Amino acid sequence: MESATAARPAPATPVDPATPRTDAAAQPQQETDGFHLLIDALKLNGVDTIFGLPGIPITDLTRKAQAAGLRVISFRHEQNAGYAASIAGFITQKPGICLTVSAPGFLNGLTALANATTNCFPMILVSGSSEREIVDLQQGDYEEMDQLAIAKPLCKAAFRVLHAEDIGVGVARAIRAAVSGRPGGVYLDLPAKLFPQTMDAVAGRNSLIEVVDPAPKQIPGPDAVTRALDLLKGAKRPLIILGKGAAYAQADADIRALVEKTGIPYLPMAMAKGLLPDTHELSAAAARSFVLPEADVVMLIGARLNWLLSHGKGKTWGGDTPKAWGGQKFIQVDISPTEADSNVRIDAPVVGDIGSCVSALLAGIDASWPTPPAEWMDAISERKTRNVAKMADTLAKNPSPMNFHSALNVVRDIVKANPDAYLVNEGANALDFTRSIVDMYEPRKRLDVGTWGVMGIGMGYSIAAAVVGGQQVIAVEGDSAFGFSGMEVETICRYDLPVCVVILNNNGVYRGDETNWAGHVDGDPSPLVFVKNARYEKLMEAFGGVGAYVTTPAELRKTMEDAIRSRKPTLINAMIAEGAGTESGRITSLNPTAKKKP
Ligand code: FYN
Ligand code: ADP
Repeated sequence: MESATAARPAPATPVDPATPRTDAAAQPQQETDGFHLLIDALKLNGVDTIFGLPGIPITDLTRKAQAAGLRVISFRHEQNAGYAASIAGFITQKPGICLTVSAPGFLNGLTALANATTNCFPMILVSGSSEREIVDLQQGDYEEMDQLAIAKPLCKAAFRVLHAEDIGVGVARAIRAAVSGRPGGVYLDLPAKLFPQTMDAVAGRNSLIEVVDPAPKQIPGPDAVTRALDLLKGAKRPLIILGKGAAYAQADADIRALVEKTGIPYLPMAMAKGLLPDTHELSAAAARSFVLPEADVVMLIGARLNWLLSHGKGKTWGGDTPKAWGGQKFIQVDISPTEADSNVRIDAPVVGDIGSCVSALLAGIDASWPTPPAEWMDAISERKTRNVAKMADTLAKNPSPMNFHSALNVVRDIVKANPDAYLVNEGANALDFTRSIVDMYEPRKRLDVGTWGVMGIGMGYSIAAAVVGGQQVIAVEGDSAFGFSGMEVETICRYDLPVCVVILNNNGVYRGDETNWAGHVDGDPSPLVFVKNARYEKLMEAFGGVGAYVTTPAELRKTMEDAIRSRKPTLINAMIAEGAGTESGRITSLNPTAKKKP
């Protein structure tokens, strides 16, 4: 949001009661209302799209917003609208707006708001709500709920507006809270009575605020930068880890320059893939479990030492026991001053926005910078070569029925041929295999389950990527994951979006060959299996999109190429072996298992 105009209320015009009024004041006073003040406040701050679902008390608001030129994308479930808003925030650095009805609609949107906050995606959940006085007396209003209190623990900030003249401040506060510092989710509570409230149009306009510099640069301390560079320069086995914070920061050229000027190998976290092309010679993604324990100095750029990085300790990092530290020295580049030391000691915290931090680091790196020892680089490339060869062997096989590798080998080629397409990805095996098999070439193009490993983001993320990104979207879905948001294929068709959904259908959660542990055949299937060979493609056809049922890589390739050529809403039901995959993909160890089966 780069608008330069400063926030300033217009000065009041003095009135002389004696002289007959000919100026505007003589005109019947123009009025505005809560509906229009909200719409004007959003437009004034560059918001051009709302993701939501009409209903009491916001139906007219959706109509009036569309009439005022905002794009209103209407979903079949608020959770999906919320996910769409959150990923729009990740892609654009502008808060995505999700609009819901009260109580259950608000609660449906809340999951997405909490997920946005957990992932540091800027989003504003705007929900209509009940009147305060009734809620506080718990008098049983329609959809009565104290939404503000419920939202607070799950988001970065929450505000309620009771008076029309405060809508401008409410929207400004919400925007600034969502994108400043560590981005996150914000809740804006708008009681139903607010919308029809009226006020003088001029006073209304003057009450609106165009937020100036909502995400101010945060320049790191020069000592912090020097400390980090000294530590990195002295490393024998340096490693850079790029997280989705680095992708969000849109400092792509500087981040690439930092990696290439230092010659330090880097590991991209899932949503940072493509910041540098995954085929880059310095990528250590294919030697992950070698570089993490072996590195001596690790620079984290927009990546947290959370569960995805085994909290910086334990076997993953060469620790003897799950809690033992591996002895690495950590440099953490992050805008959040409290992130450092959240799991293990950070030896050189660099607090600031990544753009400012990386350019400050680059300023301290010249041609005399010592490239990493050949011994370290050779060891990494040896491990990479081995893993890449192993994967190439598996990808070359052409089993029937298909498995994850033979199907994803096609997706890998399609993404290579369409590097600016968005790849939305969820599931367990469908997620983990796609992450390592499908290389990304552009930043912010891989959109996946993120920090929470949440299922259900598929269609919401796909719709938002198509709407705000304007590019082709390829959604690689596990058949279970797809079920969480599948009904939104109607929304994809209604807006005729270039979304190609590929369901890797193995007939169940994780796999489709589980049996009922009770052993008797009373007909109840295992809780993990679905209807066999379900025809998901018929769902897309039901709404006028293209459906395809494929069983071979060749069929999958043809139907994906047709989908991308036509940019038509398409769902490809790719049948893969029921036994393909493992429970929970690559995080089976997170499942508490009883010592023995019942
Ligand atoms: C990676 N690898 C490769 C490549 N890329 N080999 C060859 N070629 C390429 N391009 C190797 C990599 O070195 C690893 O091998 C292995 O493939 C897996 O790499 P990955 O996936 O990056 O790493 P890993 O060990 O799985 O990382 C752990 C993790 C990850 C937890 C960060 O699994 C993850 O992000 N999981 C998300 C899980 C989730 O949220 N699921 C949704 C909920 S499931 P080695 O180095 O030999 O080990 C609900 O039930
Ligand atoms: P990943 O899951 O890819 O490892 P995380 O979501 O764990 O990444 O970490 C993202 C980190 O990036 C968060 O700690 C967040 O504070 C930080 N971050 C997000 N945006 C910026 C930015 N513009 N500048 C600096 N840090 C940022």
